[in-house]
Amino acid sequence: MTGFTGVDYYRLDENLSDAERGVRDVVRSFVDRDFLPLVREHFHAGTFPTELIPVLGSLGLLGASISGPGCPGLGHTIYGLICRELERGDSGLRSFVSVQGSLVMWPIATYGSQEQKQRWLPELAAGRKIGCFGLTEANHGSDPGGMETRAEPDGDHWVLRGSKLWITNATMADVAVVWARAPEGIMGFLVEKGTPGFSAGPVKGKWSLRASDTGELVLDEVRLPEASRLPLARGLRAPLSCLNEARYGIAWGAVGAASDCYHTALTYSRQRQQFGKPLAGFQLVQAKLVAMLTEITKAQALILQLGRLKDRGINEVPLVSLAKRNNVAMALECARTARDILGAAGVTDEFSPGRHMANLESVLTYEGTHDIHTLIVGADITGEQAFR
Ligand code: TGC
Ligand code: FAD
Repeated sequence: MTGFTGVDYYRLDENLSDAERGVRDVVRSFVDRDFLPLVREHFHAGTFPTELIPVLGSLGLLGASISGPGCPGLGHTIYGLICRELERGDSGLRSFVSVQGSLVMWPIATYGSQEQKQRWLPELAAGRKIGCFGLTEANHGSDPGGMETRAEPDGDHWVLRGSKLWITNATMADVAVVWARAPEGIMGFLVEKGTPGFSAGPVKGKWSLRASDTGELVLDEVRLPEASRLPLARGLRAPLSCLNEARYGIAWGAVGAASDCYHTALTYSRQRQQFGKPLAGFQLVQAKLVAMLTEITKAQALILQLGRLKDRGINEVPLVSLAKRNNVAMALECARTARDILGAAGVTDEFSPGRHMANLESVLTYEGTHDIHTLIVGADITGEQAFR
């Protein structure tokens, strides 16, 4: 459905600076002009449009909020707006940018050596190299602290053994940020494509996030020099801190997917006639549209305030969890409602809500499931941990 000009009922974008509005418009045009014409083909093929990666880099959309060699160093609200506009196109497109920026560039910028930053950050920011983040394992999703992948010291080297599953960008990546348990605790390593014993393969049969590369990483006696270890990363806190960045971007992104669903349902309901008048003229349809718009508007206000707090250096884990939890569930509900308003047409790929709906099932699960974020906020407000 073309003609998207934004969903902003409460004029919240008036709170944006000229620079922020400028970035919003650039990304919106990129999605309309370069991405949307490709998405159906890639969703069917189960592939990511790799030809767009250098374009994402040239537009400054990779690691937008990160400061470091070759990095854009823009604000957190700008990064959020980028995620929002990209996910209007597809959650897979925002996923690529989340992983490259928040889960690969951010840990290198935060926990890496000067050599690692100089070597990787400019290449990743430009989209000349691709990264992935390996935390989840087949037996450890919500509880990454139980990971079985091991890093054993061997002189001035490390030997990694284990595997990671459900890894975005896995088969495309030039470098993987891999988390493993060493005798001193959990550590992070940069594992390059082509390292002996290291391989990646695709997860097959996905019906969600099809325009995204999801795979497995296998580490079979992978020998790495000490220079491959992220020197400042120690303990489970290190990988979990990366997730805060990505979860923040997802909370923005979900608003983009919901806005596309609302726009599509509103446009369709004004055109489609039943019983001699447009669907939009029936009270029940109006109630559905108003419910969508209300929830989108509340989510927009929430995420804008979170962005402003983050720009002021306030970065509290439960606040990010509340936003990820609320906004993704809201977007999934909007996608289902939009699909319903489209009737049978909603189950075809001619319209986007069905694709968003399938994607958002993954988004509800990754980066901490809806339940895990309930428990993070629950622990914060009650002082009682209910994870175990
Ligand atoms: P727990 O004992 O609570 O914590 C261990 C240490 O970590 C600290 N911590 C955090 N630090 C920074 N940021 C956070 N978000 C943190 N959460 C916890 C904590 O203070 C503690 O520090 P210290 O110094 O005292 O040791 O750990 P736990 O084992 O009880 O687990 C808690 C739980 C369940 C909240 C956590 O493990 C969790 O968040 N689970 C969800 C896992 C998850 O989100 N995985 C995501 C994988 S990556 C992904 O999905 C990418 S999809 C990307 C895409 O395609 O867009
Ligand atoms: P489980 O942890 O087995 O959870 C299953 C169910 O049990 C959920 O409903 C959950 O909420 C519930 N549950 C679990 N624990 C509790 C509890 N204590 N109390 C109450 N309920 C509980 N991981 C990466 O490391 N890197 C990536 O790039 C990445 N990309 C992904 C891409 C896709 C498309 C998908 C689907 C996943 C990706 N993941 C990635 C993995 C993702 O982070 C995990 O799937 C997620 O953390 C949940 O883990 P799980 O699937 O093992 O579910």
